[in-house]
Amino acid sequence: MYAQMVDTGVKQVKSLDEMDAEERAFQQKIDAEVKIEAKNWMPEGYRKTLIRQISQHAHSEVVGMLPEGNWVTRAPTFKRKLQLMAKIQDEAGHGLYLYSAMETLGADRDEEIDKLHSGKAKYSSIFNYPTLNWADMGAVGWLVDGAAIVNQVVLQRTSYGPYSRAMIRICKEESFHQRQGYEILLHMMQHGNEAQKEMVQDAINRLWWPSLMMFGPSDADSPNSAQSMAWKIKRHTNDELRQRFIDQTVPQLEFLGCTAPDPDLKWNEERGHYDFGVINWQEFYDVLKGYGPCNRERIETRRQAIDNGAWVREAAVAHANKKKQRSVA
Ligand code: FAQ
Repeated sequence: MYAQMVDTGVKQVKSLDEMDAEERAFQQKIDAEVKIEAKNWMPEGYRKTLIRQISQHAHSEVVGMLPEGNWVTRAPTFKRKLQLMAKIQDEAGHGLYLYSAMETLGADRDEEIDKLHSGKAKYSSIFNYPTLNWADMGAVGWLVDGAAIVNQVVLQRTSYGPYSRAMIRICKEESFHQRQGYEILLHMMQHGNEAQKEMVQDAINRLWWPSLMMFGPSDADSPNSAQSMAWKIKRHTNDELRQRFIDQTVPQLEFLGCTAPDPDLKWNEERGHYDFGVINWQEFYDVLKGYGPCNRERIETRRQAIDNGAWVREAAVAHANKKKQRSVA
């Protein structure tokens, strides 16, 4: 299997007996649902896991602006354009909260952003797919923000205080994004012509599977889940959240009058969940390695944005220095 060529070795979780006194006290705090704050002692692995996850999350929000940014100049009406711009600005704000939460762990924002630009840091696979028609703006809001919310609602209860508090605000905004996306699609299905309805189905066909991949590899191939669950950084596994997303999304899909590109998708009365087909994990790992349809374009756009904005940052620093000198004088 391709997936086994990638390092999927599940990391070992220490039992309470194997921990030293500090680690044991920390784990007992976690087990008692006490939030960990920036100044508290924490195992180095906990800090590193959080920096990894929060920085990837922040990068996803920032790179996630690009597929929608492509459509600002082509939104069909003035109101749709305003909505889209507001949504994209929200995503920028989410990135900023998350980078700030990450900094409370001692990580350096510029260094982490450099890792993104040099291809060392990951961001959500979904943003390496193109947005080809206006219905994609609806599908991104409905499916991509929808998947992000399922994941993030549970992160509101993550064990690290600053991350959990950032999630509360972010979730409120993501819920609005999900609804605006669904409303775009519903409008096209209920008031559109045949070509517009086909655009909706086409967008769903292309974004359905990549949205399911957002939850990460299957539990058996997820190296970080066991330890992250023990530390209550993650409160549910990748497969549990993926199933939750499918169960809540299929009725909305049916209400739209559309179908999923999955012949195996059907309600299983016995399990009380939808069954679904096999995810193409080879495609997922290819995208993670940089071979998705838009990986290069996304990173190049981010690099250019940093270069183009250099003069603004320099001017801001010069202004701050001047102000400081004046106040000293
Ligand atoms: N894409 O062991 P696991 C949004 C990596 S926000 C890329 O299961 P973990 C808002 C993973 O990092 C979307 N890489 O890892 C928006 C790990 O790599 P590493 C982002 C992925 O961390 C909407 C390796 O695979 N949300 O969309 C992906 O325990 C619309 C092994 O995986 C978050 O980041 C993937 N899909 O679980 C913006 C939420 N999946 O570092 C604009 C917070 C896995 O070991 C428009 N993150 N990988 O080399 C999480 O909940 C977790 O990090 C998971 C992965 C669940 C994503």
